[in-house]
Amino acid sequence: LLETLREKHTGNYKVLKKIDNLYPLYDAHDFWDSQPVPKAYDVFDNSLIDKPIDKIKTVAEVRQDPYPLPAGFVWADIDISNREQAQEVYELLTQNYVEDDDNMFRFDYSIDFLQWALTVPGFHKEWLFGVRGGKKNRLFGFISGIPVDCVVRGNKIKMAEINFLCVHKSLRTKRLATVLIKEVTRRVNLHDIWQAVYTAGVLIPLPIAKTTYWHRSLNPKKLVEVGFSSLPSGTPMARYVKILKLPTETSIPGLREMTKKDISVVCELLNTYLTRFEVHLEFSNSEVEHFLIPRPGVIDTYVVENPETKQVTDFFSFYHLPSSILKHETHKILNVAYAYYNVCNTVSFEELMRNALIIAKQKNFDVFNALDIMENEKILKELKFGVGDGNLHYYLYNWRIPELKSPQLGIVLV
Ligand code: MYA
Repeated sequence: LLETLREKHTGNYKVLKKIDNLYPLYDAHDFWDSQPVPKAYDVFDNSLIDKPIDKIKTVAEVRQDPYPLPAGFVWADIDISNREQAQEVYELLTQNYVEDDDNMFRFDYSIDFLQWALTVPGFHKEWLFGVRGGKKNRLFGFISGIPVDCVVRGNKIKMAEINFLCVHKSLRTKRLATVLIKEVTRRVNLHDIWQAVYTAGVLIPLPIAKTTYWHRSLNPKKLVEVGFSSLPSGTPMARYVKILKLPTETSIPGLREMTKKDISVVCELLNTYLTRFEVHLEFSNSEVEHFLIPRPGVIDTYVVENPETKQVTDFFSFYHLPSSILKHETHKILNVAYAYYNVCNTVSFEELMRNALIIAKQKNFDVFNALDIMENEKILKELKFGVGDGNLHYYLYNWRIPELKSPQLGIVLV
């Protein structure tokens, strides 16, 4: 059937839509079908791989004016370094951003976190913007881009990393998200950048990989109380707590917090390690400083320094992203650590990550999350992570590659 339909497909997606009901693998996407992203109906052709999907354009061809907005709404650049404006983005996101399928938890990115994630070296202030409206000129939508150097199957490409797309709950399903996406595309294109990387829980045309979240309980009692996890049948709580108990002290000699003097060696360790993966970022020293130097409530990085040679050889890092607990009387916040970049050379990956869990437990996190990307899969079961029901799809805009498996990805989006 697929082959017959491909033969009928003329390259005009509208033609394909007419036969939608016959096409089991393809959902119509009014917006995404018009965008330079891979489609389910694409005919596989080797000559199209490792190339842009769109025809090559110049900055002169980019639309100069912002896209029109529905009456009553205006575009607004957001100065995220400004505490008041950051507070507005914070409120929009804590009340309207990503929830789990059962609407029990919602991401609660802190203001410090948003400032960290968005004011990266070389950031463009006009890539952080939203939509305002109403009598009080309130923020009803937001989207962000940051510049990154991304390496995709050996090709180094300047890209935008797109994140924090959010539309207020009262304005959903009115196509506002598509205008935000078109506008960020325009603003990125004006910098002569034509590719982007992004992740989303939803499945849209078409991911480069589908990844899965795994969870390591650190505070099993609270996680069961709030409905994050359930007690395995027949296991009393006391036994469950015991099974998940971690050592109270770390085991790696020379483990300490990363400081500024470690930047260049950590940068070298990280970039060398990441070349193993099909898609990864390339970090400058200033990016390593920005992304990995510890910030309270945002990011923790620990290095392993050989006590004799004083050489830094390994490191782990995790970021802090709590979730609001939406349906519990007393517990309101879930403290969640997320695995970020981890590189081992002198200790096993399992030992490194066990030490990350111990530190996270010492810091009062309730759960430690990790995707099955990079080498994470190798240690998840051993370290008593349980598989979650959440998937995260990875996407590239305007660049075609064959589909990848999670362990081929070396990039974490916060
Ligand atoms: S992922 C996090 C996204 N945010 C949330 O999930 C927060 C809660 N949800 C919301 O705020 C809204 O539901 C959003 C959609 C804003 C998500 N990515 O306006 P609509 C498509 C891309 O009527 P709404 C993140 O931040 C949908 O398939 N597209 O819908 C990365 C449909 O298109 P089509 C999405 O529900 C973002 C259209 O939007 C997503 O009111 C990367 C409907 O629009 C999604 N997560 O608002 C963005 N969800 O008809 C892409 C729905 O075709 C960047 N849609 O199916 C692309 C690169 C741009 C730069 C390029 C530079 C070169």
